[in-house]
Amino acid sequence: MSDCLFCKIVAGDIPAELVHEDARVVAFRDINPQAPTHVLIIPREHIPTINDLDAAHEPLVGALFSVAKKIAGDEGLSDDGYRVVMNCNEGAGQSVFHIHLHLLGGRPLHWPPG
Ligand code: DGP
Repeated sequence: MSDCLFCKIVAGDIPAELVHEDARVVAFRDINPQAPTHVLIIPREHIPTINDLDAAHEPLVGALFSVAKKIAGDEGLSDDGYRVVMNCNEGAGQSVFHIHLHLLGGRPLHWPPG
């Protein structure tokens, strides 16, 4: 999608601090971090929201979580804990309409998130 911010990051048209990339998934540090580690894990494929997922995307969604687990380990978060969250639509705080997992850690994370 030519007007999608995260598609532009995937394409290399907008710079980002990448922490992972493979054939399906790209991960980079959030520009406005909410925790010492705040990484966004996204599919290369443009999918606007969770509502646009179908059964064919199940392996891709699994890959997003596998990358989240790997990065959490790389960042030293596995034992102390971390949070993985995906917002869906504006009411839940989604502001970029290309699905992304937030990986947050490195400080105490409270619940409910608000
Ligand atoms: P959400 O609100 O769930 O749609 O999260 C979008 C996140 O994207 C938000 O935490 C800030 C981040 N973000 C927005 N623009 C950029 C950007 O240009 N670069 C990077 N690295 N992150 C961005």
